[in-house]
Amino acid sequence: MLYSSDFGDNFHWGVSTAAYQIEGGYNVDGKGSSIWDVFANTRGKIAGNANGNVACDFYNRYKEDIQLLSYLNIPNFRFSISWSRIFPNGTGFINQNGLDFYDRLIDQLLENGITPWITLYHWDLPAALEKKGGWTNRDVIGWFSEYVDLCARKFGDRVINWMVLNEPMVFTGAGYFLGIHAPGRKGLKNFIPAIHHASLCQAQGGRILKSYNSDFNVGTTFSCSLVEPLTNTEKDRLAVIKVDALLNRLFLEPAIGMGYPIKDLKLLERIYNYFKPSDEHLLMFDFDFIGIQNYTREIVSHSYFVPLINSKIIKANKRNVPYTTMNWEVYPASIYHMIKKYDAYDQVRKIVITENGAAFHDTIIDGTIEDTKRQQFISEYIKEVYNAKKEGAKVDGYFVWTFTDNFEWAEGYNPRFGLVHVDFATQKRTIKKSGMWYKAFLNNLQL
Ligand code: IFM
Repeated sequence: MLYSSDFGDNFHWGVSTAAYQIEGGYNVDGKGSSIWDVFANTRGKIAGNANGNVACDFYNRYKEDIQLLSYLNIPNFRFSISWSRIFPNGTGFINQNGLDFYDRLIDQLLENGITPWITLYHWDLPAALEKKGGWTNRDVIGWFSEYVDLCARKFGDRVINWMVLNEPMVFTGAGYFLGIHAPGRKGLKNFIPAIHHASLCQAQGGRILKSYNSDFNVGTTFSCSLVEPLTNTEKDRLAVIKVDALLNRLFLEPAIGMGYPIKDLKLLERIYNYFKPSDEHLLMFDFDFIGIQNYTREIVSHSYFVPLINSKIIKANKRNVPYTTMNWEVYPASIYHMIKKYDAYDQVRKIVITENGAAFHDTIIDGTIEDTKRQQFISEYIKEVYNAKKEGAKVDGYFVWTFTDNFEWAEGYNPRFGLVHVDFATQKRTIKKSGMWYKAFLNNLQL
């Protein structure tokens, strides 16, 4: 039997969202385009040719959605700011309407007793900056600094909890190496500088926030997965080391003064081409917390056919294991191992699970959604968070991904991760069984 109170009074329970996935209002009130506006409105890029032009229409419906949060007893709400809503050109001119929207949102949350947690960058770079090279251009550090500084000044009187980047490995890897996310660029020549500049911005963003208010609770978030070998051969074990360095260590280790994991991932040697004197130092920042976002584990094997890394991930549907609509294995122990892994770094002060959740096919029957699989998924993962905490791991928060069903990037609207169902034709919200279950759990009823 497990109760939310077993985690202690200071444990942060919440839900997570991101601007492009929920807001809509893509071209209203002076907002500029982001790389996701451009990418998702290019035919053939997104499943079903979907886009986030309207998404959950949160831009217009935030008040009703906050009422829902309040009804569900959710005390913490993580959302991101759309950079191009407040800087339509990425830099320079400030769009007051954009600032006003986030002011209204923050005030509405606070009036309802809900604590805001802001992510500064959840993948929607202003399109105007991408035209100048985006994350591959070192000038991004200056553009990002201007943006972070404005957010700290405008919202820092009411917001304490900040996350600088969301999953830098995903937005650089999928956006600048594989080309399957915005801006759709490919190859090492884009990926390597994007990694280095994102790492520098991660630390710089932290410094700017703290210089504004040393009491801010400043973090950054990483996607992470337990990586295990397909067989117990030396080659597969070597594949694990490389994939783990890429997926789980690439953005943490430079921040805590260990440098990039080049010894285990030789392709990163090229990053020195983009180094300037004192970068080693500029990469470092002492975050108050590390946000970890775990959904699954990866099984890897050696492969001669995959260049650069000689390793391949074996998809869940090829392994006879339970999996979600994303084809991600359901493996609750993964979150336990990830907490223990990050906890083992002395430099990591605190860990918050800033995302965890599952996409399953939902059916509405007589106006209700019995999403038992999602409920079980979340409760099993929470039990593993508890196991790690009980053993002394410094984890002090858990946020479900996500509040309402929303735009799931390249997969469009097919995967539904929400505790609340959205009918995208009518924008009607229906709380799923998992949402009611989370409400009860947060009310301290047993898991
Ligand atoms: O929807 C995403 C989110 O934007 C980042 N983390 C993973 C989620 C599910 O894929």
